[in-house]
Amino acid sequence: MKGFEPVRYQGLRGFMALLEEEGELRRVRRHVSTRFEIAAGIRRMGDSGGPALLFEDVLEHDIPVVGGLFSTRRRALLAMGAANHDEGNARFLRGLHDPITPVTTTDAPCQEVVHAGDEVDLDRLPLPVYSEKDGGAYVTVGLTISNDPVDGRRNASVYRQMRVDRRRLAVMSHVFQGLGTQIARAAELGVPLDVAIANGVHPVLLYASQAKVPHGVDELAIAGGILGEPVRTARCRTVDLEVPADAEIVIEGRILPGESVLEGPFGEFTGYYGPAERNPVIQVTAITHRRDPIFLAGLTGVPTTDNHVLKVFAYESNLLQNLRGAFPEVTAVCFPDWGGVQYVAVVALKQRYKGQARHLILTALGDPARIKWVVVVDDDIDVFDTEQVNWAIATRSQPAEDLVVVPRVAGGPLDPSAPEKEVISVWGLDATRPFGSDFPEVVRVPGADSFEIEEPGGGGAPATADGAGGPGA
Ligand SMILES: Cc1cc2nc3c(=O)[nH]c(=O)nc-3n(C[C@H](O)[C@H](O)[C@H](O)COP(=O)(O)O)c2cc1C
Ligand SMILES: [Mn+2]
Repeated sequence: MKGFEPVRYQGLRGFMALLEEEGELRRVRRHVSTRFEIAAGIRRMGDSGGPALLFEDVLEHDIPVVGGLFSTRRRALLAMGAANHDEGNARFLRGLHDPITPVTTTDAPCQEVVHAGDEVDLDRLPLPVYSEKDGGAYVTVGLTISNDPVDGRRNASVYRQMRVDRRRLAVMSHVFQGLGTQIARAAELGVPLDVAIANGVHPVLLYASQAKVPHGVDELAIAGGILGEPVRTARCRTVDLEVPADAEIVIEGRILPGESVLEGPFGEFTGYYGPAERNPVIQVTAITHRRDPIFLAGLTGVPTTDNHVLKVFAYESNLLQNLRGAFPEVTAVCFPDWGGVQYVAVVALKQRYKGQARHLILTALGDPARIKWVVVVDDDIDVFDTEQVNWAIATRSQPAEDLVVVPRVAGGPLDPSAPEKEVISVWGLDATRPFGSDFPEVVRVPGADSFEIEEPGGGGAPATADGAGGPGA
């Protein structure tokens, strides 16, 4: 099996330092408000190809906020320590196949400061309000940890929490998710469910948390497998759980059976608002943090946001693995950002026999990922390049022959166009050249790949204005 270089940075801070070195993180020194302004900064940078932002001075708060750390695929590769998506996926699959159990430590930076009982005050945390119609201020990238009330097994994934008051949060977990299942089981048994929300964890833990694994599989062990070393955990102070010791901030609390409150609306990954609904309440029992914590914000909304990019390795490596069993000729898979990293998959195939692409479409449409539209292209197309994919669709497909439509299939959550909740129609498009028949050759300009403006080693003046030196230089 292929060996890996270790991920070359330590935790959230190490990742921030790496991004800063790469020109992918900038500091905002003026005052910003938690109400829309932090989200506006992340949105604006995301839309214009700008950097992640560290808001050093948040109005009415002592704690700085960092956001947009995950909003591009380049940053995703940096986070995984991977040179390309192939390597990122291979690393992710190693985490799934060779998980490493976390180890407990008593040396926990996330507990340098402890506020328990009467000292709990969520308003000391700079929780942002993101989108215009959101129901409140949110924790959006908290690694939410809980143990199953029946079998005791840990779940660690990301579910949003809305501030209700100084001591309470509302949490949204779809019923089929790990946390949703545990909440239902605890309610049935009539027992409280302990939860801990770890904010500002090592980025690999967040990527690992998006793995589609059966209930009972510990996402922290998957993260360990990706990192090639165990995640260090610490015992919580007021609940019976362990959390990543290197987190910036941890919110400990308890969900009481049957208690609910109105949560939402919330600007969702679909690009549309999800409705306000009654959701479970977390009674906060403690807030612990580093001496100088940083709060991690993350945007969700119209693609592309942190929310979307955090899912790419989990979804793409999983589909690759599922398809390659039957179709070893699959060379690459992409869940494009514009499909919300959920509804659309593009698959590259080195065709070997007639009808293979259509067979692949049927297999992909039946995948548990609940893909709505699958496009199959030849292996000369870069699945990550929207323009190339669209060119293939435009020039290599004939709708009368290459389109497969299946009505009334269980669909991904929150599809705003679903005629019935989570029941949708799905489609596949074979945009490969017809196998075994003549097809015109792709036009190519010799030397275009290696052409350079400057002579190699020529030392002449740069031919562009970029090298002209900034103001005052
Ligand atoms: C930034 C972000 C926010 C998310 N928010 C939610 C959420 O509020 N509710 C939810 O059910 N899933 C949410 N998800 C998706 C879950 O984290 C994801 O489906 C995960 O795989 C679920 O793991 P589980 O199978 O252990 O429940 C979010 C994902 C990301 C990246
Ligand atoms: Mn899980």
